[in-house]
Amino acid sequence: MIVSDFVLRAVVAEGVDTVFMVPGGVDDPFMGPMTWIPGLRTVVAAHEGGAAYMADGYARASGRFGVAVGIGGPGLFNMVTALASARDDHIRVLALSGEIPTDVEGRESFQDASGAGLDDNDVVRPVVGRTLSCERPETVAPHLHDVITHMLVRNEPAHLSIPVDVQQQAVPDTWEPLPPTLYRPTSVDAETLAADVWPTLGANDRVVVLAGAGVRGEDGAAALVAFAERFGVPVATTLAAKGVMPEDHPLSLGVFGYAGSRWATEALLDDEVDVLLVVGADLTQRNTMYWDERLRPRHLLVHVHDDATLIGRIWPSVPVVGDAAATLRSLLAADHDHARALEAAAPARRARVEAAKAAADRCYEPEHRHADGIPIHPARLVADLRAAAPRDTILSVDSGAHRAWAGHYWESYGPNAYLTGANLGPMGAALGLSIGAAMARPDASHACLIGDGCMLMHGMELHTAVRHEVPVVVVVVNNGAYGNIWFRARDISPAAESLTAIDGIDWAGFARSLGAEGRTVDDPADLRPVLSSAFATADRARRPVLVDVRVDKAAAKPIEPWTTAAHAWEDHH
Ligand SMILES: Cc1ncc(C[n+]2csc(CCOP(=O)(O)OP(=O)(O)O)c2C)c(N)n1
Repeated sequence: MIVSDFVLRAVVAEGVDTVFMVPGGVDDPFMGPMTWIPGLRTVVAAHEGGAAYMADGYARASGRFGVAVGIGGPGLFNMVTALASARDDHIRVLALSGEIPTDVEGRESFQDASGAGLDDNDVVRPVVGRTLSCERPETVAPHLHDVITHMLVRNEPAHLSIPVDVQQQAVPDTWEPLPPTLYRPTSVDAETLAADVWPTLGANDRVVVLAGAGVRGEDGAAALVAFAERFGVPVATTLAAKGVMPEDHPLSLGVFGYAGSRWATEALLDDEVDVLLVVGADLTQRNTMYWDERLRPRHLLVHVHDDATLIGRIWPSVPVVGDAAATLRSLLAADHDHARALEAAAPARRARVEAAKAAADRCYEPEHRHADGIPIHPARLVADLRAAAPRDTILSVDSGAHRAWAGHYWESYGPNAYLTGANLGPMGAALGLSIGAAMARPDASHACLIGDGCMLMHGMELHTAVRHEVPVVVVVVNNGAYGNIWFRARDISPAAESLTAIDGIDWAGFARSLGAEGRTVDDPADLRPVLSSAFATADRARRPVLVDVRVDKAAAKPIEPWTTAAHAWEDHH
């Protein structure tokens, strides 16, 4: 078996059925195996950055890992932003790149990105957890094992470079799939739970959970819901974990942090919270409202995370190092006096959540869901999209003002149903995320909410979606501007404002030119019927449908508490 065949069979053996790539000379030996390995599908993207976002979306939606293949040098360099975003969000992406033949390294050769040239490994080192080059076929199996293990154990991207001559050489190896217990430990820090967590949990009434994307997959989500239900504990999530607690569940508070819900903001910043259980979440700037001190509970902050280095960085907390789902299952199964005491207070907690929900809407300005002005209010767009989309829709969201509208007004009802580059916020990620997610979850519906500026970056992947029959509904939140920047530019000068103008694009015409369906909506009354028929058409015709929605760039974003927190931070620093 040749090396390229061996590498691709290894990723298939690890449960991956799709790889994303852009071809090139130093990757030619991958092309044969990409077409003949049973159970492997190859998606050719327009841009390696798009391929890497697809691998990211595939990883998020499948719970496995994503694979992006490109040439060394320019192809791999195009992946850097996507890999950085994956690293910031703890997503498992394996980047594979070819390299020039070893006998021409270091001779000012064309596209030399070996160690003697531009050096791929050095370029990607800060954005992946591990990067290696294979100089000989004998090193391929151990190096592949090394990068895959790093990626799976540490939940971060990894990279392997293989020179084209090495790709064609024979290797005897067969790949032994890694045991899942290696990277998904089932052990729980029972001692810390018993000694440092349960006594306070059992003795206090006001307990709240902040769940993050570390609560992975159906298993993690089921454990979270069951834990919340047994003990009547309300659950907020980070934006990255939106929906891991279904947002229409009576105990769901919605998202806490940037563009978060009223219920989550009020419940978590309440100074009477006794215990805050942070489960599988990062205490980032956006997830904590600028590290708002009011988030710190009166008695106990517990931080459950599988990466011990991320615990205690901002505030002292009881560290529970381990898998979020396993820890939740252990808490759920507890059968002792402390657990019974926590359970006894469940009705009081439930009543408090019910009262808060009855007193005010989840959103700060719920009436905007029904705004009927022209241009369309973005809140109306998101509300109508939610109403038109099937319940199981996986929504990918890009970066810009539309991220705030989606975070606030959309509702997610399951794990991995809301995909976004949460912490790096790179423009142009969402369409790739959607295509990757659609490959991983053909059973679900897929939608992509994307600004017109973001379309300018990676909108060409619509052609990838057409060629690979991806039934995604792409909603362009078209305000003719880099809207998020416009808000600040208008306060600078009219000239600065003009730097943010990108109007005049017919996105529906663009879609049609690529073989997708394209529709334009100006009138809010048309939103529901057009969006409903877009989902039906995408599903029936197995192709993407783009809906260009003309929205009001001046609508104020639903981030009032965030803005207040930002000002408070500035005042105190
Ligand atoms: C790769 C990258 N470049 C620049 C930015 C800075 N940025 C954040 S939002 C934004 C404007 C986005 O415009 P658009 O996609 O039209 O969305 P809108 O804000 O109008 O909803 C820019 C330029 C970024 N986040 N990522």
